[in-house]
Amino acid sequence: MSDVVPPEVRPKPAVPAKPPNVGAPSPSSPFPPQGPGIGGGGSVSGLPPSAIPVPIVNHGHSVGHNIGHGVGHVAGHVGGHTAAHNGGHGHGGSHSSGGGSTLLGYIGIDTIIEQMRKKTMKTGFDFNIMVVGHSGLGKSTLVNTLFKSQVSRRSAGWARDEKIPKTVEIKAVSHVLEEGGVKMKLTVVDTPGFGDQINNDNCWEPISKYINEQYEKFLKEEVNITRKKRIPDTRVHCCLFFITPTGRSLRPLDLEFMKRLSHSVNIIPVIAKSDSMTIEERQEFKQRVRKELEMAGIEFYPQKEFDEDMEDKSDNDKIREAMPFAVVGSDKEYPVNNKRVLGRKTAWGIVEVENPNHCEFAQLRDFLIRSHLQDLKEVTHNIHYETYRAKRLNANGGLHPISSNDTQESNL
Ligand SMILES: Nc1nc2c(ncn2[C@@H]2O[C@H](COP(=O)(O)OP(=O)(O)O)[C@@H](O)[C@H]2O)c(=O)[nH]1
Ligand SMILES: [Mg+2]
Repeated sequence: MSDVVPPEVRPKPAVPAKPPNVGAPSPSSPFPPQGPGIGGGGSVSGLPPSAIPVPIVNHGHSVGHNIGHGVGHVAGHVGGHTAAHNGGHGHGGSHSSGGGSTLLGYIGIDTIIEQMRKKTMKTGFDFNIMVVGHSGLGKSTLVNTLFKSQVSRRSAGWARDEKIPKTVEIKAVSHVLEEGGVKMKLTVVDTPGFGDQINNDNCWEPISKYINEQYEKFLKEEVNITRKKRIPDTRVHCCLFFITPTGRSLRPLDLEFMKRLSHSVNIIPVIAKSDSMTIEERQEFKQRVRKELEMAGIEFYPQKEFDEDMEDKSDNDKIREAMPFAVVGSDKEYPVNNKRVLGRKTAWGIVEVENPNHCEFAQLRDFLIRSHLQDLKEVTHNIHYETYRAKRLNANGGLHPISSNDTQESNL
């Protein structure tokens, strides 16, 4: 395989996209072959498939529905506004009357997309991923892989070649990525391996505490009288759970962990170090994991109950059937056919991390960023955070000031 990803594969996300939810381009967007990144840059030519031509609204841009739509959601979300709120400035109406449009009855509602896009470009948005699992499964390596891979290859300033030390505390690494004028602050929260102790009772507590602390921070900002216009969002939007590639049953501790956390965060199970399995072993193991999770009643993301319609369901069914993604991580580059690719060099060849024929890292990345980013944020906000918030406010007897120790004690 010569390319990192063959050019004919590149324009489409490796998983079915969900355009309405995404700050990412539609599958048909003309991506530059080397830079899908966080989505957005290449989609400028996807014009709205509107029956009525848009008279004046473009201000020099011609932005497709998909990107505009997705980004618009983000704007509403990040700023704590609803779409209706954003549209409430009245620009839409005034656009329609100007410009000498001959189209009677055009109000300009569709300009809301452009308005939202502009807002998001100004404010940017946060996206936070957490990695969790036993020690030595390649979590810290995968964090580096994400940052070094094509998500951020075009943004400068990432050079970390030193050997990854053992992770001893929960640590967030952030990197601001920009594409097509849209800024995303991608934060990956690295955690120490859990289950390393002789007594592993409650070993999920530090992680659960971290997740709740971020909800608490957000809640505090929300109930503040002098509320910030844009609350910084440190809430964990998804938690990648690393499964040991044993080919055998999941450990009880893993199941227990996922079960507990699946109520407060979007869990995405992944098979770690999948270069250690043959193709058949990998398929069998994936199936086995899915079955065991189902038997244990563990709902991972995308949760069936939150599919909004049939289209959502059929897209997500495909993804659920492809999960858990079998990943390989590396932060080293090697030349393959005159290109430098992220890979693991072995005695029998190079495992190319971003090559979909070698492992499912690219699929996972596309799923997280190009197709489900906005949905992950929405489920976090509308379901997980809302649950926390409701419990928290009930427990507190209403909107009382919240003391800083409460997060640990309330154990939500
Ligand atoms: N074979 C293989 N080894 C890996 C992979 N990812 C990381 N490693 C190696 O596993 C070791 C532990 O990696 P690290 O990222 O520190 O694991 P963590 O404890 O989960 O953070 C290092 O020697 C890595 O080079 C992988 O996908 N496949
Ligand atoms: Mg680590």
